[in-house]
Amino acid sequence: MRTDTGQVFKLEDYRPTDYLIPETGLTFRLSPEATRVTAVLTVERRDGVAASVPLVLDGDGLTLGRVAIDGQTLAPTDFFATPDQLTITTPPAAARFQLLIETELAPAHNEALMGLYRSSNVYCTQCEAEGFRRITYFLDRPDILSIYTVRIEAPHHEAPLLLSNGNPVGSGELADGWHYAVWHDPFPKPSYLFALVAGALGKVADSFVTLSGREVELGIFVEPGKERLAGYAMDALKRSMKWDEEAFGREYDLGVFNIVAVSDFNMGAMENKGLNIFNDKYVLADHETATDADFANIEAIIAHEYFHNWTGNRITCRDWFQLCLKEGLTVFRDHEFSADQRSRAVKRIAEVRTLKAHQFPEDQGPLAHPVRPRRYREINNFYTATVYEKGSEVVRMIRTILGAETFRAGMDLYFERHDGEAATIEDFIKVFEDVSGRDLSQFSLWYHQAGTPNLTISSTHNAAAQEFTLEIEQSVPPTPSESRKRLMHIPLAFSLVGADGKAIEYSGVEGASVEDGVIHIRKRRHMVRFSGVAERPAMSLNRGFSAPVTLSVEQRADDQFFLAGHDNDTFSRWQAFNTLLTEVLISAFRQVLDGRQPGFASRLIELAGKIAGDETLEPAYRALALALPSEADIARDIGKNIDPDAIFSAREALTVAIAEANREIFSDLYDRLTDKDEFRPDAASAGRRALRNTLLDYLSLLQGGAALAARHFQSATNMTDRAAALSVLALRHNGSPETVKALADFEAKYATDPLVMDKWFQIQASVPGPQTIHAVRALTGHPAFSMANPNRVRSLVGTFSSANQTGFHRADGEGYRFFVETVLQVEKRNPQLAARLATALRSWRSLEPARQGKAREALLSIANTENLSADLRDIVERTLA
Ligand code: 0A1
Ligand code: ZN
Repeated sequence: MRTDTGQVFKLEDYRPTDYLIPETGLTFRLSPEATRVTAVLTVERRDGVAASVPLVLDGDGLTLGRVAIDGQTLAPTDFFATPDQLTITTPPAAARFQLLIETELAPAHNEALMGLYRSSNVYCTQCEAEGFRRITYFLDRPDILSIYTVRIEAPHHEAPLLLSNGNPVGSGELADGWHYAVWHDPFPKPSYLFALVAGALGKVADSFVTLSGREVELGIFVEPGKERLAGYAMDALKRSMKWDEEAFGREYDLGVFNIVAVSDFNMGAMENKGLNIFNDKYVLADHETATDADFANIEAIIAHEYFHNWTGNRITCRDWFQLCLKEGLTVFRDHEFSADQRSRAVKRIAEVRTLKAHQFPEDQGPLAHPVRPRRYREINNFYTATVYEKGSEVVRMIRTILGAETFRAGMDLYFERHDGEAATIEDFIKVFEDVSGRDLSQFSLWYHQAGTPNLTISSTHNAAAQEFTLEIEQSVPPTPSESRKRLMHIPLAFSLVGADGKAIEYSGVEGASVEDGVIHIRKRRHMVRFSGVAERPAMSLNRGFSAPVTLSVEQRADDQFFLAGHDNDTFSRWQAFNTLLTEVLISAFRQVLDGRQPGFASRLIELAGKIAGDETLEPAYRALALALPSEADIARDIGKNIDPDAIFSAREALTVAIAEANREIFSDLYDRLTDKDEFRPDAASAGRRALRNTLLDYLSLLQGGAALAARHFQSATNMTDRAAALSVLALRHNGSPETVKALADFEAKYATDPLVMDKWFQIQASVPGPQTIHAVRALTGHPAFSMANPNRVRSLVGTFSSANQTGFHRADGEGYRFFVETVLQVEKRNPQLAARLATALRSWRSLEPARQGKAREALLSIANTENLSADLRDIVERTLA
């Protein structure tokens, strides 16, 4: 485990290396306890660098064997080695030499899942961000591009399959039942994209013919016997390849594209060149075991990793500060792909919900950082919603500002200008400035300045003058180490909506530049005057979520209701309804705190019923609209002094009120939506299931609700419906005989399917209330649970601590004590996973004082532990700062 050294890496300290490694040869002699790695590096001294400059290579916990230069084994005095560094003190005078390094690894004992490790008897690697240095000493940084040739040797019976990046160029038999394979990747790549897989795996094969007529062999490798579960992933891969040709003109560049699914993986998946490695959760699916959400995730992540081939691999990052260069852009690309494959409006609503649920709290708490950070202690902790999701929103804003065509021209220029390079955010912005002739310097603050900007907006209508005025003021709240903020360029899409639901035409506008329905806010205050506006419009603002900002709008409730029912843009309609719900929930929360029974205006309740039954709206949209803001959403909007129990009561009261008033509409619709056809994973079918399952959640709160949910569970013919019913039973009827039986049936049926058991853990970890901690503790001892497997840990511990407000934030602090114990236990094996779990307390300062004190104690007790990993110390200290 890499313990904290206190070292801080700073963007301004970036310097190119003195040496380059144009070619890398690797030979692996695989064995679980003692794998021998022989690296043969072609090292080149840069022009102008003196021969006396030592060559310093990165390592991480390595055991060194031999070191040789140009065939000569070095004497111990010629180099200096620690597990974390190898220094060649006096390199040869020649500008180019060959450095051989032997290291020995024990993949079977690598529980951090970085570098070379074993997952269910399969050898696999994870090198991003700094895992390659756990395999051999190297200049392990993304601006060192090298051409790799990899030879893998292993016993045939243990590892019939030997894979690495690029194309296979040789294979054969060796003595004693061993065999070997050689792979060559012609594209220079950074070490973080290196990958190796060896083991016994089943293969699903297919092929794809590119735009220019080249045939690519496609392979998805899974645990033997699970091949039939890879069909959907393969289909998604082919659709992704086609889409990238059509939408971005990007063709695949190798003869082979392989994907391997492994069961122990710290993240979702990894874009290694020509050999993507996936968390099996994002590959394996059929309707019996996967939900519609799983199918959508598989499609998105397969696409994401594939799209990295151009945005990340062909053009990579100069340093890790530029992570958003590949991640924000690739998320933007996968969002667009999913929008094209499914319903664009529904996809956008889902994206915005995710952004608000994950990125907003990050930006508004102690872990806030710019999309392009300027410093880090542990880069693993910067694979965040800010870098990924806000990074994608920034790219989207560039497209909004430039228009789709100019944006595409900028992307074309980016690929042309930087192919084969390690680039920066400045390079990225420059291509858009060059194609558009615009100055994007103020806009680029989106990359450099942390925090969610807020817009305060009010309006006046002067009927006599036919003038409508918007008064807009921007502010960016202070964030850690950035107390003073600069003014941003915020593209605010808007519409002035008339009584017929359509946009009102205006004859002129002054006070800001307004183009194509977008107000460009650049100053602190703008008075935007629209002339020729006879009727008072309703303001529809931040349409399509054109900018990732919060709004404080003075808007009449009538207007909000009108927009929620009539806005001609589906997304905006959702936004208006969601705003109404949030406002109502916040006032209900206050009523609960005052000891009153919350009351709700009937027109909101009726509107919910109307939306549910509105056949002109897609079912998926209706499901999203009816899903009330989560407890965490409400807490975020309240901002401080959070009492999770009061939020829970307020939200439940509104759910019951909506259900009671709309019982007939809901139950009628619920019946009509019963699917009699064979299961199909497409978006329209999924939307109908989503709506029906949302209705079930409401109806389950009425009389006979537990029995209804139990019937839903028993008659389910797919995992979406079964898991939804189980969740309703557990969350709404915890402890009822129906729930006890359903949980037991589910467990018996899926005991040997870990990915399905994850749902079972997750549902039980989500049960609201102070009792859940006991169930969660008990479940850590369940035979299907393991602290060594990230998916299990996230399902049970991760869900409990980051998605169960009333359970985790139990008033007596018992949830936090469990959190401390578990985080420290996980850290011993897997510091990266522990650090991620620890972010569950990032919003501790918004809790009410008593809970706040207990949360602080918990964080302090982690901080005061000796020998913490760099990963965990970084998170905990920033959270407390
Ligand atoms: N680049 C991957 C994310 C990733 C990052 C780090 C990892 O190490 C454990 C693994 C994956 C992506 O964006 O999909
Ligand atoms: Zn990515």
